[in-house]
Amino acid sequence: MKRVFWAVLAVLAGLCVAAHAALAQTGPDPLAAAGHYVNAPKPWQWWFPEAGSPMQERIDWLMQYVLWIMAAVVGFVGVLMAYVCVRYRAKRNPTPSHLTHNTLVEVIWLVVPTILLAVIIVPSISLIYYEADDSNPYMTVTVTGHQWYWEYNYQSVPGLDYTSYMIPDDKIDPSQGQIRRLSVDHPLVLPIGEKIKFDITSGDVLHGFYLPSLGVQRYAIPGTIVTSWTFIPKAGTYYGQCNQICGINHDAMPIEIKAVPMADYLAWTKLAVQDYTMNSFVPPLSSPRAVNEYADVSVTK
Ligand SMILES: [Cu+2]
Repeated sequence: MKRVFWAVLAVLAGLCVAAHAALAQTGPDPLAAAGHYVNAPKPWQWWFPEAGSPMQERIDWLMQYVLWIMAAVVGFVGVLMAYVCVRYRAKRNPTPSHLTHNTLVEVIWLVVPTILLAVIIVPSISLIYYEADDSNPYMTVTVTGHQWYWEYNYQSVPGLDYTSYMIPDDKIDPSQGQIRRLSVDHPLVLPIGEKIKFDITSGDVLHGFYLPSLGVQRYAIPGTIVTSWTFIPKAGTYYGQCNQICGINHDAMPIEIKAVPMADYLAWTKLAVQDYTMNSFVPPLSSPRAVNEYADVSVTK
């Protein structure tokens, strides 16, 4: 039995080393090398992504705060259990106590958890209110989930409504800083240093608008609008994904955000209004599936 255990452990360790070596061969990111800030998942990443917004900073803080309280509780109960198992085992303690009540102990085990819940609930509720406060945004973008792409409608820029498709694996160009399964043809472009509201909805099934480094995670629900907001202080590229199982290409609808200074954003809106198609939707060349294939999936079948 012991031998089997060590063999399994050795195999698992070997697999870990091999996988690490394979993942480490992704090479340096050209955009990051050029001084452009890229907030993307890294191979073997353990912790949350680097916080890209004040909301994610607060979520990160609350997570660690609760984690340490939880670790203390688990540690204390674990030690107590071990002590009781050893000290009061049948061999050492042949005649068990018949004690059923102890007022002091009962008061302690009622009061201490109540205090713990209180110190957790205060920052939790305050964070919920902070996240819900989408008042007075600089601009609002309507985000619509579709099978399987995103649509961005800039409410303050008339006519600016475009679709965002994942770049398929065979068209990914790492020399341009594109990341497989994350880069898109038309990213969501947002100005830095401004409060941006999202009106999130769906054109077909449930999707999830999930931006881990910005602390945004909301369902995209057909027929209703769920709101969220962000504030990005630092220019760069941020990534997210649809995280609601929404059909066969659920994995092919990432979110790419280019956060740029205000002047660049304003210049971009002028170009985008001219270049991006509105309503007369033509799937871009980099669509993960051929046009007809989409038609087959949604209409004929
Ligand atoms: Cu989806």
